[in-house]
Amino acid sequence: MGLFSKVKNLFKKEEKEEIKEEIEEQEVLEDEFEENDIEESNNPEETDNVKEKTDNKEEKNYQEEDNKKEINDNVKDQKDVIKNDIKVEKKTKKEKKKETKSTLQLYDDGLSKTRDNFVNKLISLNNRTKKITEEYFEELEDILIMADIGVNTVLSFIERLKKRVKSENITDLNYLQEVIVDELFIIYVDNSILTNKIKFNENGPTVILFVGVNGVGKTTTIGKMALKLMNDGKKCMMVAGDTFRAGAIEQLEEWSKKVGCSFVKGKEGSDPSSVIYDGVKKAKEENVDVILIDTAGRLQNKVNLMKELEKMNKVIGSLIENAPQETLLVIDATTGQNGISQAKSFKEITNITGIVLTKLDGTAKGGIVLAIKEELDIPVKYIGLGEKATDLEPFDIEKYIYGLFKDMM
Ligand SMILES: Nc1nc2c(ncn2[C@@H]2O[C@H](COP(=O)(O)OP(=O)(O)OP(=O)(O)O)[C@@H](O)[C@H]2O)c(=O)[nH]1
Ligand SMILES: [Mg+2]
Repeated sequence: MGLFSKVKNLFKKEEKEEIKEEIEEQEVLEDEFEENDIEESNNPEETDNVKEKTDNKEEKNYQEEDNKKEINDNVKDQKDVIKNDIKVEKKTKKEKKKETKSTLQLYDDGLSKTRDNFVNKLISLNNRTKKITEEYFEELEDILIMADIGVNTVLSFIERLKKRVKSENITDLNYLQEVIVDELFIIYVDNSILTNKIKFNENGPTVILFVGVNGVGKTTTIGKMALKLMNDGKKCMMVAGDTFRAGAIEQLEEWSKKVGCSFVKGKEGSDPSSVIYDGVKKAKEENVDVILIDTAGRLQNKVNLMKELEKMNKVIGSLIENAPQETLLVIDATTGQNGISQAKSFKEITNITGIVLTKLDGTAKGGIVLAIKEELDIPVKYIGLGEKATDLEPFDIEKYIYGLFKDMM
């Protein structure tokens, strides 16, 4: 079974289960309602009460009426309370469901721009096409290049697709659509370590160093990731290793307050490696699980940056063996191919263990994930899908495919 069909089945199944669950939940609530109704109307205490009261005050019919009314009112009140309880319960159940659904929703929303651009163009091309011709492949090539999949990647993809169309004698455009998705993601899945996991240190704090050029989202990602790790029960510390840009320290400090994470800083303009030294030392003393280190994002002078990163790595490694466990390169998806060349430069000067692809929500260039794979072969570990603290997700290729191609499924 192809990747497209696999993802389709996976999410169709999930959808079906959800609908089934909702129906079951509705039934349970209705049953609860009925049971409560029956219990209330059969309550012997209340019936006895009514009887006693009416026996004693036979002559005062009006009072009996009043009492009955009062009891009825009480029962009605109780019913209202129960109804309300059920409503609240129903609401929290729904809210909980919303929370669990939110990962998929994030992918769905975050990739909507790419979907509108790339996938809808693809659908429209296929709707217009009667016969698979050379023009069809040319137009497809343009659509893919516009989605920032990368020229080389697109060219080799088109070659493979042509071969497959010929060898399988494909004429059905719906089937071709599936083949396109399959072939595109074979690029990603083939011969690769499909890991989005952070490599944690089992013998002490894990150090994650964040690198990348100006404005890509390093500081924001540290904030988001700290929140995620802390929610997983990890004790985190942020270290303000960007001592270069004015306001950078304060920006990270803001995030530390926002997510409730401990924070270490030095003076603006001071040596980042010395701040990092202090931070890592403190983190060790305080038994911190994960140290997230911000760095300055200038790449104007490659030699300087390389020296600085070397120094940082040396300092970190002297305090914790095999650290940093991760050096995550942050790339802004909206910069498209530019991001790829930045990554190539960084790859030359330091050991990048993973990529965080930010601002996918703000771009139609979601295809960059494929270019990263083909041209850099570094795993995308996280993706940023918005500016909020909760808008960071571990990269999941199946959810990504779903987010992109759901309109075709
Ligand atoms: N829409 C969107 N905006 C993001 C995302 N990640 C970061 N941003 C925004 O991008 C801008 C720059 O983010 P920073 O975290 O300051 O980037 P940086 O790499 O630390 O920048 P420097 O410190 O200047 O090198 C901010 O306005 C963030 O809110 C994302 O996933 N989606
Ligand atoms: Mg920053």
